[in-house]
Amino acid sequence: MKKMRLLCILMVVLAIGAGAQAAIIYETGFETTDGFSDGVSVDGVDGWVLHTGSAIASSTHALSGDLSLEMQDTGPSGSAKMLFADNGLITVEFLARPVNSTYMFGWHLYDDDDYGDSDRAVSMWFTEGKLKAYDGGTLTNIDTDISINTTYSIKIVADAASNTFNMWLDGNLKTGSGFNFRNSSDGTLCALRMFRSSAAIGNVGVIDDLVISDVPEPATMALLGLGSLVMLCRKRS
Ligand SMILES: [Ca+2]
Ligand SMILES: [Ca+2]
Repeated sequence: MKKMRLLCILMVVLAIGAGAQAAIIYETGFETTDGFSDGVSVDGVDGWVLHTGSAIASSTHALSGDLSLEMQDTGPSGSAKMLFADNGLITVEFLARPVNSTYMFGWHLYDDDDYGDSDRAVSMWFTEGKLKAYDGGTLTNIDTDISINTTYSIKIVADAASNTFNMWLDGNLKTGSGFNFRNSSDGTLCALRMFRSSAAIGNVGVIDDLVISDVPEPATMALLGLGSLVMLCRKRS
């Protein structure tokens, strides 16, 4: 039984290690392998739905691989939205490149699939050399040194239980001890919308390498893994 005990201990250690890993909820590089086509609307592709105006898969400003999501203009405003699996604690990561200094180019995270204004938990956008976000009801500057035609890496960790989020720009934490949601959530988040402000001036911004993942709580995951393994090991010995 000594060998079995050692094996069990090894399995528990492995389970604790695996438990800390995030699981991917949604991922896309807007590539042809994801179903997108150059110069074609993203409407209906890989979970995306056109909200207003137009958003296309484009090779013109590809940030990674061959294609990116481009917030184009053929209508009054452009925005595309997508639903993902409901989750209370998520990480949203992507590349973003503002290509116009004046108009808004940003994203909302929603707690509801009807994408209502009061469902916007996280609201953030580039405009006039700044990255702005709502901290509760207050529109706040996250960064005031934004350049156009520059690719930024964005990371948001949003906690629907506490209605707070943290945000990293190029790996640097920009929200201190955390920002409050613009609107309190129902406890889970389930939708993302990329948008640009309304003006007929062509492309405003580009997105690529979007990954939405859950954030497992290591202690809970480890305990779950430990519990089931202890049961398993007891049965076996
Ligand atoms: Ca890409
Ligand atoms: Ca929800």
